[in-house]
Amino acid sequence: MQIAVLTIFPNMFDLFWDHGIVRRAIAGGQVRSETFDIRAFTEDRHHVTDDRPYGGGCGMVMKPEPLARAITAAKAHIEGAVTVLMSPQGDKLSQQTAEGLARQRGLIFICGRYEGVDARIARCHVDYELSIGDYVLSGGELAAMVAMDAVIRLLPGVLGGAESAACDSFSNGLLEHGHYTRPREFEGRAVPEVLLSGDHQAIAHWRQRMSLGETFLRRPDLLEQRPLDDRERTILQEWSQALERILKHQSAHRPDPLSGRQ
Ligand code: 4HQ
Repeated sequence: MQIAVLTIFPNMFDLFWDHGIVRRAIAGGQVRSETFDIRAFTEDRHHVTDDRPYGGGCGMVMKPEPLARAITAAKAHIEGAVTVLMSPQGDKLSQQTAEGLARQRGLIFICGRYEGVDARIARCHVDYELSIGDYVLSGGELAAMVAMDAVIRLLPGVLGGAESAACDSFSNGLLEHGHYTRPREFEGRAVPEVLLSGDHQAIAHWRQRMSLGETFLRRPDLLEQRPLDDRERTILQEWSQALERILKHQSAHRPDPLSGRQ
């Protein structure tokens, strides 16, 4: 996949391209990355990229002409690229949107600064507006890095078998179970016994139960949105029956008038 980033701070991406899985994806040829400096597409003496908003008000707006020229230049490098504007008004990034973006032939990320880009750019030069969440950043650069990181790890051949994206949280719509490594005991806490048993079926079952439990306790909304398979349904039914038994016993216990407690 070819990825271009349009920014007035191209240096912010040097460390991003140069570390970890992203670096390996570029070295392995699964990703070709380019950073375009929007300032290089200005045509005035002072290389101005922002201007005052029509109608007054606070802050500055990114001028449309340099941005349009930068987008045209990036498109000339990347056939069939989808242009993505990072903005709080966009669709919220999810694992599903990352999967959709990973299926594209090329992506051009547009990173605004100031109050944002001129609305005519968003209207005519942008295919998709993307937000990484409901909070305000000072620029689209970190947001673009978040989106690119989520996308790049999904590209075929980027992750090795051992770190497969299929193992990740959310790829199956659930939170992950806990992970443990040596030592067997750390600060008085032991690794769950089953993980030392060598019984692969028991381990897989334990992990699935922990994953479901974690999701139920911390993010029940994820469970509501998602169809359950037979094994998951069975686990939840077992818990539901256990809870009902406990609650029934509780209601059978009348408060003891002689206990001295309320
Ligand atoms: N921005 N998700 C860029 C964001 C943002 C977000 C604010 C985008 C500032 C200029 N981008 N403008 N949240 O907060 O993507």
